[in-house]
Formats: sequence, C-alpha cells, structure tokens
Amino acid sequence: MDKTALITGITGQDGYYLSKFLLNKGYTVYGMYRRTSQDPLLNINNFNGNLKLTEGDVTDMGSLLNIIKEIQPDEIYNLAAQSFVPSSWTQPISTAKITGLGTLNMLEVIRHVNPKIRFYQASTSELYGKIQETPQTEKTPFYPRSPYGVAKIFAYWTTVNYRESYGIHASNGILFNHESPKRGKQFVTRKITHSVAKIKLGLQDFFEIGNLNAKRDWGYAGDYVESMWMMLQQDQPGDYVIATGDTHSVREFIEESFRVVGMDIEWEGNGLDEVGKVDGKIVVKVNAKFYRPAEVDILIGSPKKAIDNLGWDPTKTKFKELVRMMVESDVKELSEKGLGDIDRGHLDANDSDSIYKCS
Ligand code: G4F
Repeated sequence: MDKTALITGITGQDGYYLSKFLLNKGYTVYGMYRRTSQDPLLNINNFNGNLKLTEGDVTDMGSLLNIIKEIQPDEIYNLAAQSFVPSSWTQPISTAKITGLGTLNMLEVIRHVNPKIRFYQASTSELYGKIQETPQTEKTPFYPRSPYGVAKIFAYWTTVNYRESYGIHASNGILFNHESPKRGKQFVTRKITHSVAKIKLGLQDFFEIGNLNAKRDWGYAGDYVESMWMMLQQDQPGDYVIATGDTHSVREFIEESFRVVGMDIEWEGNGLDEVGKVDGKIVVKVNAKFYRPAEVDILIGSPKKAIDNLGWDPTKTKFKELVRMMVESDVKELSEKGLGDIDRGHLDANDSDSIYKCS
C-alpha cells in the first residue's frame, strides 16, 4: 500500500494506536502535534515505519494549509480535541475553538486544497448526553450535557454538511468510551487502575472519586482505531456508532480492578459519605469535587451498523479483559520504576486527577 495519512492529535491515546495500525499497513503517517514546552511525543518515539511528525494546530488554518499542501495526504484522521469533559466547563471557549472550529478549519482546507482527501472525524457518545433512547444508534437524537459535547455536535454536523455540500468523503466515528494502558490518568478508568496499582504496591492508601454510579460502554482503544480506518475504505462515507453494546458502572470498574490484584472491596455508607474498604481499611472515598455540573448518567451503544457495513468486530476485548490489561500494565510500570525511586511524600491521593470548579 502506498498511502499517506495525516493524524491530528497524534500524542493522545488514539493517535498512538492509530499510527501503529496504519504503519503496520504500510502507510506513510504524518502526525501533527501542538508545540509545548515539554517533549509531548514519548508515546510514539519508538515506532518503526514511515512516521513523520509535523508541528501544527487545528485552530490555526494557515498551519493546516501549509501541512496539507505539502504532504498531500490521501486520508486525514482528525483526533485533535480538548477531550477532557470537566475542562470544558472551565475552558468552554478554547474547547469550542479546538474541538468545534478546529474541525471546520480542517474541512475548509480540504475543500480548497483537495476535496478528494478522505476525512475521519472523531465524534463521540457524549453527543447523546441525556440519552433519548437505549441503546444509542446512529438515529438517536443528540442531547449533549457539557460544553465539550456541544462543541462535538458542531464538528459532527460540519462533517455531515461538508459531505452533503461538497461531496467530500467525510465520516463520523461516534466512538463510545475507549480505554487502554495509554489512557490519560485524568480519565476515570486509568485514574482507577493507576491508583489501585499504587495501593497494591503500598505507595498510596486510598483515592478519591466522583459519581460511582455513572455507567459507560467501555471498549479497548486498540480495537476501536481499526474502525476509523475501515470507515475511510468504504465506497461511500457515513456515520457509525462504535461501541461494545455492554455497559458498566464506575463502581463495577473499581471492584473489578481490585479483583485483578487479589483485593475484595466492600462498600459502606451512602452518597458523599460512601467509602470502599479492603480488610477494614479505606481505599476509596467519594469527593464532591469530582462531580460534574451536568452528568451523563448512562451510555450504551449499538454497533450493529458498524458490524453489518464495515465488518468491525466489537467482541475482541471484553470488559474484564480490558480492566485486567490496564491494571497489570500499571502494576508493571510502577514496579519497574523501582519503588526506592518514589518519594512517598509526593504521592497524593489525587495526583492523577485534575481539579475543576464550577460556580
Ligand atoms: O473517564 P471520563 O472522564 O470520561 P467521559 O467524560 O465519559 O469522556 C470520555 O469519553 C468520551 C466518549 O468516548 C469522549 F468523548 C471524551 O473525550 C472522553 O474521552 O468519565 C467517565 C465517567 C463520568 O460519568 C464521570 O462523572 O466517570 C465519572 N467519574 C466518577 N469519578 C469520574 C470520576 N471521571 C473522572 N474523570 N474522574 C473521577 O474522579
């Protein structure tokens, strides 16, 4: 295969798995990243194959124009976003610019430079927010519950509109939550697995959590990136739900994580006073600061269209396997760091989460 792909948001979890997947298929991959004062490329520095990194920003149309004119990609995967939902309440405008307008910038450049470029938009189950039906399908009405969800709706419809207005091969992947050992530690799954690993290794006593009863349809990111590529190989573009069809609560994710390391958690109390204990010792506390101003209570997607049209397989990695993979990876990573190198004094119960406040 002699194709060139541009991936925006290369430094994130999905950028990692997608670039690996496309390099294995023989693609030349250009990964776009935003300049920061620290090296942001640790995840992908060791990849074999034709991977090139290029500095750019989806909010800066000039940078997109230069990059796309120069590399002439066959396919663009737009993964760049401000993707942490809580930060969208504290930074709603920059979220709208990056997550919403960034997509419009990209499509405008495609339209002017080469409308034959195939385009993948990272849409999300956050579009469904306050769900209008179960399971959620491509036809379920949207009802976002955060500035992030609102920005993603703009990006979703812009993608549909550029397909219908200009005939661009542009597709939305409506991906439900997808996790892995490469997930950022602010997101609830990795926050849990990293904290459980530290508790197991005696590096931390407990961690704090928000809404234990929120439910998500969690899949494995390594499986989900394959669907992105599949969408762009179809004769016709389209919009697809990518999900497992199974849902679990944050509470269940915690229970399963402790089970992986041989610890049984028991819950006591209610609401903000609820705690999780192992052998009588508190290991989980609820803290209101991790609650959101508006919550997405439950998500469960139907991947039927993706199975039927793309041949995508939602059954490769099941919930328990995913939790095990993440916990074991965190235990291994922390053990390899050498416990002697870690200064316990700096290990705060919430070192893996950002704090947000909404008035
Ligand atoms: O892991 P989360 O932060 O993911 P969320 O908000 O569902 O969004 C993720 O998935 C979306 C769908 O693919 C993406 F569009 C989005 O960019 C992001 O990748 O939170 C999951 C649930 C929420 O209901 C939250 O309230 O976990 C609940 N939760 C409970 N305690 C917590 C915590 N979430 C975080 N991050 N930290 C907590 O302490």
